[in-house]
Amino acid sequence: MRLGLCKMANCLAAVAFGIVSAGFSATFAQGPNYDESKVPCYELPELLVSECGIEINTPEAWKNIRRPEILKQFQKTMFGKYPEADLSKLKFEEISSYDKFLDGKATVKTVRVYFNAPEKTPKMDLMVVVPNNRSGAVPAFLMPNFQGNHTTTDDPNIPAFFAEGSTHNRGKAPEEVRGIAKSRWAYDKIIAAGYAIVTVFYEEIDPDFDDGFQNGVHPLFTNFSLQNGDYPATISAWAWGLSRALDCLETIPEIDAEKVIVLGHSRLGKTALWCGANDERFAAVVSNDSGCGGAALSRREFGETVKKINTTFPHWFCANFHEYGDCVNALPIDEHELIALIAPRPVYVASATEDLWADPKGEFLSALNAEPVYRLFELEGLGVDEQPDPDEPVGTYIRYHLRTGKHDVTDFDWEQYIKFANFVFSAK
Ligand code: GTR
Repeated sequence: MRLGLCKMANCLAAVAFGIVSAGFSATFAQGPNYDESKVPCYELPELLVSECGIEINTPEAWKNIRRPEILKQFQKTMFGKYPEADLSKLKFEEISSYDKFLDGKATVKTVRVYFNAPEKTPKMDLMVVVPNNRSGAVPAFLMPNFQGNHTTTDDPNIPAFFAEGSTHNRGKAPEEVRGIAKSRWAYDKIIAAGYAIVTVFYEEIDPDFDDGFQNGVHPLFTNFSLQNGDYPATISAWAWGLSRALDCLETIPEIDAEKVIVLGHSRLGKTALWCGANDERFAAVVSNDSGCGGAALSRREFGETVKKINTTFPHWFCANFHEYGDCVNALPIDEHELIALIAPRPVYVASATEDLWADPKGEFLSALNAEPVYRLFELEGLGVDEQPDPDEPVGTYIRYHLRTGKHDVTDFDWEQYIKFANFVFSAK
């Protein structure tokens, strides 16, 4: 068990005052803590000891004993059950194709996924961008977007269907917001590297506000009941939707569906991790600035806390997680275990220097503390023990970088993810 990296003085003081307990986090209830010396003492839950005390020291024991235990704990405690629904109701329909994207370097197909056919809703439109210069099926990134597919590019040929439904752009006409998020979508670089990229407006899967889980895909879940504190909450719903996107990609001949990397930024980084943890068809996972409830260790309470996130976004996690706002040390899991659930598949955790709300160091420490599981598989992790300097990416099967700048997805980030993809698909 790795002791938390809190300052020893804090630790001793806390012990002396008897506050290393479930109630410790209340000390920081006033405002976010951005002072490393005030990070509370913590001990991370054991990664490689089973609930009945068995030492986990082989890949088989991880896969058969410990991994299922941890996955179940995340379902019970944090994200809620992974959704179940009648998948025979899924239907896919190509509704447009445009082969002159990026000056003719790529084709964009819009493929509509009906979740409950023959009903027309709920549904989502996948924007599938495929390089025209390819000799067969290509690997792909799957990255959901925040504001509508047409906000990822200025090209007027990309259909603008859903801007009006966006939490971020409510009330704005679709054409007003075309291209506003384009800096996050390095289409040229991705296509030039030979990858496809698929995106979907996340609120088509489930709208991002608390409505008691009435809308989006929630009504389709056969294992949903508000009576249980472990109902599939909204991040679980988004993650499930990305798995349905992969179901659809499996039917698209231009895409090699065994080579899809799920990638997400911020709340969608939390979603990508949870999706990859549950759906082992994804070849690798990238968490970009996912922060609290994503890659950052909950026990550090640096920046956004469990209490704060559950107050601001009560629909993201299940009710059981809300119980831990004042006692994060009592959580049976922490986020290094979410990273470990991806093993042995490669995982990338990225942070940004000015994104203190997401606790860059806590994101690094999660990646570091997931390494014992990769070691079981004889796979190299980060290759460092300390958080690297800005803009110095590290790692092999577990990768990390701290980009200079804000909470965002930039060309620098994409350059690293493309190198990561090159590694993922050449290492196989
Ligand atoms: C913030 C939230 C973060 C992060 C971010 C985002 O307001 O506190 O956890 O998810 O939103 O998704 O942009």
